[in-house]
Amino acid sequence: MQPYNSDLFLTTSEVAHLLGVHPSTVKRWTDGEGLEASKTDGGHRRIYLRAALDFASGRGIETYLGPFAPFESHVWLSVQDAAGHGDFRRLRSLAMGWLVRGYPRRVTALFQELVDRDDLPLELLCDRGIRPFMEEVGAAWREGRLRIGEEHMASQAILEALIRVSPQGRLEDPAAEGEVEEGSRPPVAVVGAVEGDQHHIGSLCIRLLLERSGWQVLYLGANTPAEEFSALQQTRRARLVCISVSPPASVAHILRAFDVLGRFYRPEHPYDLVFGGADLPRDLKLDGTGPFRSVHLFRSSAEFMDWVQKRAQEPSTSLQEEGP
Ligand code: B12
Repeated sequence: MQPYNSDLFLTTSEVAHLLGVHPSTVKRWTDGEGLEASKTDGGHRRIYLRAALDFASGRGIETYLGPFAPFESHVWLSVQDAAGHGDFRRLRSLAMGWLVRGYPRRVTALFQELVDRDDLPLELLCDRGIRPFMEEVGAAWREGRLRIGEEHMASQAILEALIRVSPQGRLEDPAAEGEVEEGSRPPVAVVGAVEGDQHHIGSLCIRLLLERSGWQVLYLGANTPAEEFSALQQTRRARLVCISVSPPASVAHILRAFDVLGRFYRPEHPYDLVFGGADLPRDLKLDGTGPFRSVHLFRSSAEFMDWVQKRAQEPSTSLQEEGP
């Protein structure tokens, strides 16, 4: 048996959550059914993570920690910190360690687990988990601690995690689209990165957030000409266009996209226009809202999702799909 780590003394409900059973089942298992536990002075059961995992494997119960062996305890602590306290430091150092040791699939699996959890808001994971992790990767590369190949592996690991969990498992059905009753079609958004910008992990975060909120997202990826956002918005009657902007793309890129989209705008197919990115210049001024229904600049996915939720509740501008 592996040595038990005293940091990893779990409560009955933590073990129940991990093994996917009711806490009363865990209590029963500790009462003479083979799950080792001790009691605190106050009489509460405490169970070592290792003991819970050994017990689970003896009963053929799978946990999300299984594929991470022999790092189960590191992963459990990272996930607890992230989901329980919004603290991603342990997660970053674990992922960085795997990256430099050449285990990018573990990095993907770890972020995939986090993206899938319902006790961790996805916007928090994107803004405070994924973005700072990638910043750290960028800094490590600049300082010569990571090779460029490792930086690329990190990007790929995160991209894969965000793509694998995309809920749009179903293919679009052109026949059904025409037949579905007005108002019951999901609202459509066009999402991608501004022309000249090769970064698109941020826009993938936005795609996933919108999909999880019931949107159908047409995803254009990196380096997309403004004309293409416009063309797709019109043919698919999109209600929202989201353009991600990362440095070195900057004000000139945003102004050009704003100008091109404005020129192609058709009032009979109205939409909201959003530019997003943590490094959007603070002094950026757009000339009013142009012809658009509204124009917004957001520096985080949390700010954006707040707005999306409020917007969906406005009756006059409901984000439901409009009729053709
Ligand atoms: C990975 C990476 C790359 C990868 C991108 C891979 C990919 N498929 O996306 C590659 C290798 C292609 C790359 C290329 C380059 N990169 Co680069 N890259 C990075 C790095 C390390 C991470 C970026 C990232 O993915 N972050 C994770 C995501 C989740 O964060 P995010 O994009 O900021 O998104 C968040 C918010 O901004 C916001 N958000 C983003 N989009 C949107 C959209 C909407 C609608 C909303 C609401 C919100 C929103 O929400 C997200 C969640 O919080 C950064 C480092 C850093 N400090 O950021 C450098 C960085 C951005 N790159 C940089 C540079 C210089 C380059 C290159 C010019 C390098 C070169 N010489 O070729 C090229 C640029 C090419 C181009 N024209 O775009 C610099 C930019 C510095 C500057 N001020 O100009 C940085 C800052 C690194 C540095 N410090 O030097 N890069």
